[in-house]
Amino acid sequence: MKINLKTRSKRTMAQLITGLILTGLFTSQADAQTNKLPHSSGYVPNVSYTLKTETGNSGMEFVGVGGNIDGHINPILHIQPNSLVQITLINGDGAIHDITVPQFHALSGTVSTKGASATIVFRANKEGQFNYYCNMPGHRAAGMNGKIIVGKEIPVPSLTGISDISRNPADLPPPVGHRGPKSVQIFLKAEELTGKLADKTTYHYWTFNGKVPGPMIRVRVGDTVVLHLSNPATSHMIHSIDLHAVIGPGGGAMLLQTPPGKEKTITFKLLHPGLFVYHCGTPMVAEHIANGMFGMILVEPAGGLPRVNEEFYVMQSEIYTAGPFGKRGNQEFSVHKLLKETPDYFVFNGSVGALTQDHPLQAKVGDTVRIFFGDAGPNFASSFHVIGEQFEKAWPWGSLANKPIRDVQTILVPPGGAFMGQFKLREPGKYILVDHALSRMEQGLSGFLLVSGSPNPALYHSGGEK
Ligand SMILES: [Cu+2]
Repeated sequence: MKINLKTRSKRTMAQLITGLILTGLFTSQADAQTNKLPHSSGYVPNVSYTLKTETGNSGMEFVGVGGNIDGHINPILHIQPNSLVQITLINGDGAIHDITVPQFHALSGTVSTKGASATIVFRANKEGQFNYYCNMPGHRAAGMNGKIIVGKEIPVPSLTGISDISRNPADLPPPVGHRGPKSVQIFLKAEELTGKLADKTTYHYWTFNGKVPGPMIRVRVGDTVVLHLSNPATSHMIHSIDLHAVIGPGGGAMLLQTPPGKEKTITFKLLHPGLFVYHCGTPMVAEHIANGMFGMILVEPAGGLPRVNEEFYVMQSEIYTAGPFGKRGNQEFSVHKLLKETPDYFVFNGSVGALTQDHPLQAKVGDTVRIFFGDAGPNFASSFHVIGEQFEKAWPWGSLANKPIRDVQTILVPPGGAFMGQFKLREPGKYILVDHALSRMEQGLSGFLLVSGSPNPALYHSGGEK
């Protein structure tokens, strides 16, 4: 019996399936023996996928169409063992392509004009991980390569339920004020977790306390700090801390190498005021920093810092991913790119959009705002600049024992260095935080300072003099 799919709508699905069972065309998953398929249209795939070809800046790729693979580049196809699988290939770019899964002897015809399609069907009669790819010379290397997993489920990364690892720049401790030196207990926890790197992109971060940067530690000169570092048993790595404010070998890292499931404590006294970077000091240190393990410790001078209306905590870093900037899905770390110093991402507070979409800085006209800025690197200096402002007072290198320098446009901050600067807001609007090496803006590096209040036309207006 031949079943004409065009007439399917006139039958109920139950009738159709009954018919298939009766004619023996329908092979249950349990008794599938062979990879042979009926050549008529009388098959019912257990699972079907559609992939569209795409040629872009980052090469060539398959993009999922519909269902839970919609929009994913080279989506992983999860298939139950013995399923009858149909994959439809749609030509989306007008170049010549095909699709093959050689382990299942599946090879489509070629599609060479935009909108043309071809289909492969195969029975996934062995478990494991296999590849689908385009067979045209060079296309697989250019990126047309994806994975099929038959059997054991491997979760597909999805942004729902994925942590926002970026720290709100307004999240920092209050000023120390006028108190004398004392003993302060600080608790930090190493946390390895998958977080949002950019829209539709995730990354496996290593953090202090689940956010990037880690908590700002705010103390005063002469304080004694008792620092506890815990590393959960679920971690995969040893972690530690090197604080640039500490005097002693490794800045604390010699004594704080903490394996998974352990906690270690050190005590140190702070002799010098300043704004200092801290970071994980476990080999490969550059990798631990790039993955998010850094923060700052502010050692206020005696008497404390002068009061301002708003304070913000911002840190710049680079992220080295296997895939290029903007590639969707989970991005893995690339040690090759780290060693070549070719990051694909530059970010403020850990992720693309952290300080634009997620947590922009907010203040109002009349406020004096202070920015604590640190460059975690691991490799690139920052030419930190706020478009449309000048730092009326600036403390280069975070050196707070000195008088500030005045009216600075752009401040150079080395990796492992910091800067404190402030200005009074006099005109409402959107001010953009950048590294004035502006190519990095295209790789994720920008933040907004949103200023509310009344315009000040005597200071700034459209048109000629009034
Ligand atoms: Cu670490």
